[in-house]
Amino acid sequence: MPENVNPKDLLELAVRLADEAGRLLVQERPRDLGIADTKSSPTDIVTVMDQRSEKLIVEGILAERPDDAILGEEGSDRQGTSGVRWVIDPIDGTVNYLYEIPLWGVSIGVEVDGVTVAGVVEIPMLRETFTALRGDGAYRNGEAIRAYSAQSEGKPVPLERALIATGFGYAAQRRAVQGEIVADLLPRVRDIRRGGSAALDLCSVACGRVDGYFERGAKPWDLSAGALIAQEAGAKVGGLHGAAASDEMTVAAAEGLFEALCGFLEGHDAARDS
Ligand code: LIP
Repeated sequence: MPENVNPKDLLELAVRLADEAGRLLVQERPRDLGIADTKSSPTDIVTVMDQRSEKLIVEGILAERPDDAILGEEGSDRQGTSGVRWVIDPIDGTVNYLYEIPLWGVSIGVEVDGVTVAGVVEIPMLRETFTALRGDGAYRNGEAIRAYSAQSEGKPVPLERALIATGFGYAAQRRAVQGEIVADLLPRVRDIRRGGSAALDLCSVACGRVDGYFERGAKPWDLSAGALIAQEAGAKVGGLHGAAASDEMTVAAAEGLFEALCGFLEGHDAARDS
């Protein structure tokens, strides 16, 4: 661990900044909030509040830790010398935020020498704060959580009894393929949930609100904190064919279901766009 780096202190700063950003997003949301810009497609939107939230978090980090690196969804991409990197999604679930659907959050992951050691997902409208420190478990509002849904009784959930969360990309071609795969998965599972935020979906796996999650196209800022929280809650988080989780494909579920879900997705060659 590099000098003056204590994961507990990093988490404390992340939690404070996520809380401040969450308050800003709730209290200062303009009545007539509109779309400030679009990114990878006309439906991949950004609002002024995404930009204001990222600015608040970046300024808060640099005030305390000026030598750290920062990667943020809305353009922050700063090198550092400390070995510490912050991975920020100022609003994960931006479309939900725009439509006033309460399923959005502020996600901050902290890496040391490339390994995520701390993470927070702040979900203001649900009054939930999910946190994790590597090796120290996962928590929701300070209470320990486990990646097992109540009805699983801690046993692996078979695919046909699993509640699965997933997400779709912003490009029409990719959505067409994702729709085909979900259409084939539907008769093989309990049901599907499309929440609109990878960070919230990973937290839902971590507390057993869903049994599993998969998505092609989730970015480092969507995954950083949520993946650590799900892992520290006992879930497996990875990609297909034994790969690490990435925008190629991310799968998260407790042991047994993780393998079954990967098997289904590998069988459909799901990491494709045509
Ligand atoms: C969202 C992801 C979600 C995905 C959405 C979107 P954003 O991130 O968290 O999983 O399905 O299409 O990419 O753009 O709200 O930060």
